[in-house]
Parts: sequence; structure tokens; C-alpha cells
Amino acid sequence: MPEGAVHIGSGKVRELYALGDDGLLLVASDRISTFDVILPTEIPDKGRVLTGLSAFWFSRTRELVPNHLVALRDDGRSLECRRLEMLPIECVVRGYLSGSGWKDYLRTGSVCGQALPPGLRESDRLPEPIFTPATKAQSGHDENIDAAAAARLVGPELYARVEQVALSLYAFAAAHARSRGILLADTKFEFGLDADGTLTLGDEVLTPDSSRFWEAAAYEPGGPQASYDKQFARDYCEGLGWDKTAPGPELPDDVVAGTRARYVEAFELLTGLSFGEYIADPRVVLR
Ligand code: Q0Z
Repeated sequence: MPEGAVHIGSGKVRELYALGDDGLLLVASDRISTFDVILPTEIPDKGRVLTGLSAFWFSRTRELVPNHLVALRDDGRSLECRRLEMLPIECVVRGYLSGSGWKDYLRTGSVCGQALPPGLRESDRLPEPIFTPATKAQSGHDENIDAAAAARLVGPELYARVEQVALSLYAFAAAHARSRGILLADTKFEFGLDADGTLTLGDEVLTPDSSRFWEAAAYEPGGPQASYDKQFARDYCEGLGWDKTAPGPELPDDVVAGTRARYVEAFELLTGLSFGEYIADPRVVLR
């Protein structure tokens, strides 16, 4: 437990600590989930990769919107943040049709009340990126909601601003990722208000756990795409005939090594830095 920090929450793969009255410490573990189940085997350095990517994007997007990042710790897996009053919606942006967006489109022809052209296939690129808010479920899965429902939850003015900022963040990150051979299919942002009431980007941003990253060279719409980072682990688990209920299976060493290599590769492609440089001095991602 980090010194002087009081544990206040656990996510599936992260821990949250209070730092004084208005600070938080977000610590990313090496745990991995597949099919929504935490596996008993860790992926070494996964938490460092995700923390380094998050810090990289916070640093690169601070001109677009202020964020909660205060400091990146020497361990490379802990972010000191400002405590925000979080908005009660998940701010998802989709550039491609996948996951719950694809499911909703098959059923209704729309995603979050936004009609899409007929005849789209799974994983197709959308005519333009769309903002698809969701409620924060206490447990289980977030539920997609339409713009009117989201605007009722946060107020119409804040809703309009959050949509515009989320779309700008996606456009910036998707262009950057595309230039490095990675498609950013979709991503989830969480925003809050700081002590002055300023809209502020919080939580983790543009990591493989909050986004779908696809390898551009392997992109083939018309079906599901391989996950950039988790596909080895998923394929292994599927091959076992596991029923996808807890507890999940242990991963063998070669699957752990292959999965770790994919996380490190995503980090190196997106940041343009070697992962070794990051371990030696995490602050290199802040430029
Ligand atoms: C983020 C979460 C985690 C469990 C609360 N800056 C902030 N201000 C207020 N609240 C949060 C943040 Cl980031 C906040 N979460 C998600 C993160 C473990 C849950 F590391 N919950």
C-alpha cells in the first residue's frame, strides 16, 4: 500500500487511494480480464504500459481540455491526480461499428438514438465518429443512452461541451494512432468538474483497457477484429472450451510473454519511445 495513501476503491484492474483532502492516487495493477473475468495470471508490466500511455495522452491533449494529472510516480504505474466531481455518464466515441454499438445497430439501425446508414457490416468505419454516451452501471455493463437522456443527467450545456471535447479528443488520438499503424475503433472518456467548476478530463485515457485498438494492417470489416493487446489470451481461453465464468484459466508462459509483447508494442508505436526508456524514467512520456 502506498505510504500516506488511504485505499478508497478497487476497479477490476486498478486501485484508488486518497492523497490528502483533494488528491487521488490511481494505481494500475498487472491484472488482465478476458470476457469480463479477471484471470489468475498477471501480465508483467501491463499496469506500467497503461499508466504510461494514459500519461502520454494527458500530456499531448492538455491544449484540448484540462485534465486531472498532477504527477507520474517513479514506479511507472501510479498517477497522482486532482479529485474531481465526476459526471454520471461514460463518454464513448466510436469511429467504427463494434461491441454494443454493433449490437444496437443490428437491432435498431441506430446507436444511442443516432440513425446510421443501412447495410453497414460489423467493424465498418462510420461515415464520421459518433458520441455515444452510456450510464455508469454499479455492477455489470454500462447501458447506452440517447442524447436527451444524457443531457438530463448532466444538463444540456455541459452535455454539448462534453460531446464536442470528446469528439475532438478522439479525432486527435485516432489520427495519431493511424499514423503509427493502429486503428482506434472506439474509446471511453470520463470527465469531471474541478474545484472551480472547470470541465476536466479524468480517469484513464486512450489505453487498451478503455479503448479498442486494432492493427491497421490486419483490418478486415465484415466480422469482429482481433484485439491488438488481448487476442493471444482470448484465443488461448477460447481454445480451452472455458465457459467464461469465474474463475478464469491460468495462462501458460508463452501466452503471457506474447500478450506482454503486444502491450509493449502498442506503447512503443503510440509513444515513439522504447519501453526500456519509460522504465528507466517514466516522466519521458510527459515530454
Ligand atoms: C475514478 C476508478 C480506479 C477504481 C473515481 N480524478 C478523479 N476524481 C474523482 N473520482 C475519480 C477520479 Cl479519477 C474516480 N474512478 C474509477 C479508478 C479504481 C475506480 F483506479 N472512480
